[in-house]
Amino acid sequence: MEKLYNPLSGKHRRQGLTYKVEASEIEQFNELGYLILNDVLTEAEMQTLDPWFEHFIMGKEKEKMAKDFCDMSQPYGTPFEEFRLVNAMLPSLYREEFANNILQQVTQNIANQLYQHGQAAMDYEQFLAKKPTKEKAEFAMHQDLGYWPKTKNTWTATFSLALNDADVINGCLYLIPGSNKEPALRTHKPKDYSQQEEDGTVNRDDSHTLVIEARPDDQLKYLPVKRGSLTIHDERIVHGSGGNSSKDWRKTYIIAYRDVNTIAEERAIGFTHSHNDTVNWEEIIH
Ligand SMILES: O=C(O)CCC(=O)C(=O)O
Repeated sequence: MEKLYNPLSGKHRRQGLTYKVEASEIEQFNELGYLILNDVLTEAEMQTLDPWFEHFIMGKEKEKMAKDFCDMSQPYGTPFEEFRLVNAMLPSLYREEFANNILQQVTQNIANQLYQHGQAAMDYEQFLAKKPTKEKAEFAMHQDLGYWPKTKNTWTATFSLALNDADVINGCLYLIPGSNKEPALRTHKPKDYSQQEEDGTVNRDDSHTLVIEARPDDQLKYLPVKRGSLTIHDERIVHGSGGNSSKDWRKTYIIAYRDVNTIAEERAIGFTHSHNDTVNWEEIIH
């Protein structure tokens, strides 16, 4: 299967809002749980997203956003000057003018091609950034499903657009190809173990981050991508990202698609992917 990954230029594959995904790529996504698509947005399109990235990552909406503007590597309440892994959840919710942007439109088209058994819709989005020279700006290893409530259908395609070139030095995404096929979800624990209650339950009031322990035979694959290209991963693949030891930021815009019925199920229990959601995790977690 690994040979299916084909880092071709994508320039000829965009037509209007359509980006042609090859059958072999759909098969790779289904089997190995991830995909890289190159040159998804043009430079001119990227420049329409850049000012929004700056706006949100510099905390311009932070009063309204509360816990949706946070550091994914440290507890809530950490002052911005000390942030390492800056996370701005649900930007279109806080600024409606950002909704229906070019990445949302093109990734909807790609999600429709990847998901052939139902209707895919955008579930949530986030800007994620690693400040320069922050070696601890790590996104702890996890499976996305470990963070989310139980739903009947778990299908997910999470797109991560590189707003600048991402590589191993500035902390690009890594994953374990094929780990999406493991029979059971791995155990997720709070990153800061002080947040685990005595009975083992997870307290998400102080920080959002969960982590799984690496296994000795885990084979990490790093996914460097150029500005304008993106990675896609599913809800079960084991993944994370390392710290940033470069002098530049690592800048990402993430959009996740799920089945429309799954999204309705989530919303019915008050789960919107906002860190400000008040849901009873004990009742709904996997
Ligand atoms: O891009 C990263 O650094 C990690 C993102 C991630 O874990 C996710 O989108 O699920």
